Amino acid sequence: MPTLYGHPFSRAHRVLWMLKELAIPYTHIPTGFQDGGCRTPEYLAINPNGRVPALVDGDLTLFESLAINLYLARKFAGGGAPPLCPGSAAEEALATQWSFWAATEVEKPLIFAAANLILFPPADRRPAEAELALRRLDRPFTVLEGHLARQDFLIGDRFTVADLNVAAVMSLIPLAGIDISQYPKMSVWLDACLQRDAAADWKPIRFTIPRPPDAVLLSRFM
Ligand SMILES: N[C@@H](CCC(=O)N[C@@H](CS)C(=O)NCC(=O)O)C(=O)O
Repeated sequence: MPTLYGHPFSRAHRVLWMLKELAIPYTHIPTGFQDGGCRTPEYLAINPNGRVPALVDGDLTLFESLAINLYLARKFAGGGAPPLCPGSAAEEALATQWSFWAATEVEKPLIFAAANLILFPPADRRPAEAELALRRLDRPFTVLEGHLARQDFLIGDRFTVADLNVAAVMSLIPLAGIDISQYPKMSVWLDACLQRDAAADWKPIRFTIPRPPDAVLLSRFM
C-alpha cells in the first residue's frame, strides 16, 4: 500500500486527488512544510529536497507531485473507470508533456499571482506583481484554450492523469479568485475537473505564507 507524505494544504493535495480517483487503500502522513516537518532527518531520508509531497510504495521512493501522479495512474491502472493512465506510448508522451508544461509554464507565475492575491499577509500583497504574473500566464492559458477548443480533455476523449495534473496546478485560480472568463473553454474544463468527487475536499486554504525578501522572491518566481 503506498504511503503519501504531505499536509493536504500543500502540493500533496494533487496526490490525494489522484489516490481518491483511483480508490485504492493508502496511508497518509500529513507532514507539514511550515512547521519543520519536512526538515527532520527521518523525512529528509525520504525526500532529500526537504519538500512535500513524497510517496513510498514498496521499494520505490518518489518526490515531485506530478511525477508521483503519473506513476500512480500507471501502477494502479485498474482503478478509475475509464482508466486515468495513458493508453499508448503517444498518450504517455502527451501526459508527460502536459505535466511538464504545467510545472514549467504555469506553476510559478500562478503561485506568484496567488501569493499576491491571497497567500501573503494582506499588508505584503502587491497588486502590480499579481498583474505582472497574470500577464505572463496569458501565453500558456491561450495555448490551453486553443487545445480545448478542439477537444474536451487534454488527451483523447476522457479525463486522464494529464487533466488531473494540469487542473491540480491550476486549482489556485478559483482559490485566488482569478478571473479567467476570457478563456471560456479552459474555464469550463477547469470547473469540471475541480468538481469531480475526488477533487472536492482540499479546497479551502487556511494559511498565509510570509513574504520573502524581494531578491529571494524574484529569483524563486520570475
Ligand atoms: N516541485 C515540487 C515542489 C514541492 C514543494 O515546493 N512543496 C512545498 C509545499 S507545497 C514545500 O514542501 N515547501 C517547503 C520548502 O520549500 O522548504 C512538487 O511538485 O512536488
